[in-house]
Amino acid sequence: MASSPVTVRDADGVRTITIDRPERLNALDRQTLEALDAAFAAASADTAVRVVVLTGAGPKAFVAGADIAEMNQLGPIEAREFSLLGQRLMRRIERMPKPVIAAVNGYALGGGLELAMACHLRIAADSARLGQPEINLGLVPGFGGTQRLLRLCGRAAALELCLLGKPIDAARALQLGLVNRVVPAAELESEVATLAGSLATAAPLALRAVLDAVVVGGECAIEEGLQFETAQFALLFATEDMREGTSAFLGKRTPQFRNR
Ligand code: CO8
Repeated sequence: MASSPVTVRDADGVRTITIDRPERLNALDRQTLEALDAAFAAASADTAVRVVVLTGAGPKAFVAGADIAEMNQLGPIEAREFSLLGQRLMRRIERMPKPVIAAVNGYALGGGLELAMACHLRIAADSARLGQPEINLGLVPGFGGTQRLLRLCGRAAALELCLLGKPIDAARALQLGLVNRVVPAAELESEVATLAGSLATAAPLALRAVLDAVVVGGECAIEEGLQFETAQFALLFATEDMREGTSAFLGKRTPQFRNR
């Protein structure tokens, strides 16, 4: 049986999902998209998992895009299915009830940048290069890239990246707000582990409320978004963790959140 293109590792509430096709620079073929979808569904359902880290195997790439060799063989009906499969995965990640961090360890191109943009936080190695080069293949982004790039970085940056198809370096990506932080490549793993570790001890229901309010609320008109935020805020007063957090502050001690 062929080995899975995705590996999974757990440590202290942090699940690391690694795309493991380094010989193809972790390009996304159908099998990889399906394996990722299953891995994120499992991480969503597992209450022991508090945070997910997504990264690519090998020193060169996070993900160098959709698999061009596979796409080359697709007709329009299969391409539609392929696009929908990718979009479903990206949406699943974006709507995850726990934080998802992309550790961008190298090239994040095409479908790879689309995948990173579906994550909630992006930490990039200083060696990373990011872009939407589909135009060079006579294509456009097909896994939601035009929409997420527009919403994350605005129209000027979205048009620049998608029209020119030229990858940018990590420093420019930081300038555009495309990544949250840039760290030396050798420190990426430890920096992401520290960040994931701090999220893994935060109050899970409050983290979920933030994700719902920002991701879902951000897709609504402001009045609806504000109402949504108020509903999330009020609901947290029914949780033990909110009592624990406020009591710990008043008692000058570290809170112990229990996901209740
Ligand atoms: N797909 C398939 N194979 C790939 C891909 C890819 N995206 N990227 C790299 N590879 C393969 C190479 O073909 C090569 O294979 P081989 O050893 O057999 O020749 C191997 O990985 C190593 O790559 P390179 O030798 O090219 O490595 P370099 O360091 O010279 O270059 C680059 C690295 C610059 C990243 C280069 O590989 C490259 O330009 N890759 C393609 C980048 C790209 O165009 N990505 C966008 C793809 S399109 C896309 O993502 C659309 C998403 C939406 C789809 C919607 C469907 C309907």
